[in-house]
Amino acid sequence: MSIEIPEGLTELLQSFTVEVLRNQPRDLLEFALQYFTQLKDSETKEASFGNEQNSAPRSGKAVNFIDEAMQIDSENGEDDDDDDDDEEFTAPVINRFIRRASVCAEAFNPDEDDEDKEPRVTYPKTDEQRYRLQEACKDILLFKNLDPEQMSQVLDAMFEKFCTEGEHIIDQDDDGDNFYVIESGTFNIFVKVDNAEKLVGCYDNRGSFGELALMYNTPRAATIIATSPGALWCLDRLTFRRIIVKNNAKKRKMYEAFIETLPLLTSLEVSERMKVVDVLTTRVYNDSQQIIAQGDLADCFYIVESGQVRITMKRSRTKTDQEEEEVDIATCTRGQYFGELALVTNKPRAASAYAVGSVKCLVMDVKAFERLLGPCMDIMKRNIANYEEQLVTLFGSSPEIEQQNA
Ligand code: 1OR
Ligand code: 1OR
Repeated sequence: MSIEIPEGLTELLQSFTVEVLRNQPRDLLEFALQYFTQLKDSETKEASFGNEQNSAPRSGKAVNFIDEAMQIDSENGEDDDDDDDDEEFTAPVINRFIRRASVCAEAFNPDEDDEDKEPRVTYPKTDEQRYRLQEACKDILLFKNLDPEQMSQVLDAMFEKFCTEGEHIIDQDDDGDNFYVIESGTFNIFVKVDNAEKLVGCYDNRGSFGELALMYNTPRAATIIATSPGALWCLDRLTFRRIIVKNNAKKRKMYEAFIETLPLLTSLEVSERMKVVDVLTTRVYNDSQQIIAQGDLADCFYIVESGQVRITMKRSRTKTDQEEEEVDIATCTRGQYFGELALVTNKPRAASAYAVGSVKCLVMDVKAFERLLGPCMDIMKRNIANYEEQLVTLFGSSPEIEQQNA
């Protein structure tokens, strides 16, 4: 009895193997999933152009697909992250780096993108896994603006990855495969400066990374290495783009005009201001609700979109008095920011903040703050110097608070 080898199988597997060897993916299964999904997509597209009778081996086509992306790379010469998201979707990866580390020449166009036709990625999870995943994701700002249906699609699509100490989760200049949410573990962030790896920060058992390459179709901007064993939740590139990037395009439209009016951001280029919008989320507070508590550790920064925010500070009633009273020291209204001090000084919150009436704030997490608001630091530092002057006027000198602000 002879076993018949289906037509095309050898070519299909050969081409897949070539791509694996070329790209050296860490997650073979994930790579295979993306590779074959893409192959199928390109076949479906061709069929819709009436080209399906073209009997070029299927396998060769995926390779062409990647080569096409490379060709566009060299034609374009450099990144253009200023592009509207819509344009980013249509252009296959535009990148000045020749080495492509993953199959990410997705050529889908949001106009053609009928969400119901998109294959949904679902990784089944136990109740225990789902609980852990929800806990890990609950403070991820990029997820905050999603509606419940989008959020549940994101959670379905996430899969767990355990890592070992010393493991490179991301290497700078690679293509982006996944977005990562930290469940546990510590990670160092390195950025190449003059060909040397410079440690620029770390993550400690919380937070997320790997969004930039997926949002802007750029090479990875940093290297992330585990400094302990850890657990990560991963979201594949396609789902990230289909849900998060699309949502961001709406957010850009909504906040463009407001962001342009903010004095703090005038030193940023327009494209940088749009990146600020991409990482912002909104939070709403009721009258008297506490937004910041003095003495807490800080992980985000706020811009008032509407309403009033009261800033207060604790001080002892008398020099010997143990009891403290809370004194109003400032008010922030639309367009003003607060919560920068602790991020700039790396100290606990120097004051508390409360909503007066209902308040809506734009919120940015600390890592995005450090990454994006560097050019605005001068303005913030000037204002911080003012706090110190006013501190003396209001309280006389207060070593405790001065120390915090130093
Ligand atoms: P990615 O997809 O580019 C690397 O892959 C990830 O590292 C990146 O997304 C961010 O999520 C994360 N500059 C660039 N990327 C950073 C930075 C960073 N920090 C974390 N990532 N800087 C450090 C700011 C604390 C600026 C360094 C000059
Ligand atoms: P944060 O991260 O320390 C509390 O969290 C925020 O209140 C702080 O950042 C500032 O954004 C904001 N001194 C200290 N923090 C102030 C002050 C302030 N005003 C607003 N914040 N002073 C008031 C100056 C009018 C001087 C102390 C009396």
